Amino acid sequence: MNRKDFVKHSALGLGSLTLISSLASCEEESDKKNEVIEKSSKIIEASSIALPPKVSELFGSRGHRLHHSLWHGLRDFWDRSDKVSELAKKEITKLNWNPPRPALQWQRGGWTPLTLNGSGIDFLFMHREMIFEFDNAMKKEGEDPDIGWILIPEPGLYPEFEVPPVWELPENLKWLQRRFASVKTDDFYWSRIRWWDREFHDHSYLRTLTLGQLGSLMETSVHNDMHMRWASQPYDPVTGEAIPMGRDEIDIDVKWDSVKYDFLGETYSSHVHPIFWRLHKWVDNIIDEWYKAHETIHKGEIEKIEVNGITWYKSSKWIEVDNPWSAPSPHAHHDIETMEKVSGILFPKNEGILKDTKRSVDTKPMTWF
Ligand SMILES: [Cu+2]
Repeated sequence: MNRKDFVKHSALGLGSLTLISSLASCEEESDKKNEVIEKSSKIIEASSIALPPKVSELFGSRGHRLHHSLWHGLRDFWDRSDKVSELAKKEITKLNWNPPRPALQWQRGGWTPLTLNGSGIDFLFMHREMIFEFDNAMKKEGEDPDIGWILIPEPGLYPEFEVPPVWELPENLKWLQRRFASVKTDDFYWSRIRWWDREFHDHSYLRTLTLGQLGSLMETSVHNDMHMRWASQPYDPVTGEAIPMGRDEIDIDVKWDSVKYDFLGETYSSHVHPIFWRLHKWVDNIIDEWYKAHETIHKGEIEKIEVNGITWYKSSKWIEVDNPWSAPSPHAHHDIETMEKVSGILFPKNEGILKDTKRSVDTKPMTWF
């Protein structure tokens, strides 16, 4: 069973499970239900990359989902007056969730990374914190947490990392469909991904970069593209219906908290997917590589420190900021009520109050690449 079939079957299987359970009134249907349950559990067992259920449940919890989606959404949208009004910013600041460093700026007709403001440090640090929690959770389950990709897997070599097929996007996103299809090809791997893999391990390059530049450049290139390359068609976790764009960002109904909703293409769900940890550990390992690259040429210029129990780096000419942002406080990701409020302001259901312009279905969702 390859990855593609696994995802397809588990998503469909669960959709049908729900449907079947509400219908199962006769024996025939009950048999069918057992068959589906049996089939799903065999598929899950057969998947060599699935996470232990406890680990999926932890990261599929509402607190983790809200935290991850808000953290990304706030720093991506903060400088977009078409998305977040001044009033919304004020409301979010009152709740202490204002991001200190936005990640993107509008430039030359597109959204480009802010590589000089240290936002890349936030990207690397916040995910290192997540990895720290992931490692502990894996160890608690008696599993080896060291599952990161050493080299981004090349096409055809690992059945478990086969690239899932592209699916049909809505009519108004046909232009994005072409980019999406391209990212999933073998050609894209050989002409671009392998090159990134080499570049981000090349010490002569790494030693020219500050930590903020490194984080920002990786986030908006290889990292984003890996998310979409390995993304599978998302399904509604309750109805089993195919949803081409995944969850609507304004919808934080509890149904999306099901571990079955693990779409790699959006931040409410990506970290529930087993590939997320493989690709983020690849990114995280490059931080150590960057440190080594600097150490060999200008020894002692970068000092290691601890920030919230995480091995980190003291600010210097190579490290823009020493207060990496991952949340308003170490416990903020347990405060579901506040996060729900922030989410409601950032992605309001009723346009016009907090936003300057109407939500447009033509707008490319920010979480796609
Ligand atoms: Cu993330």
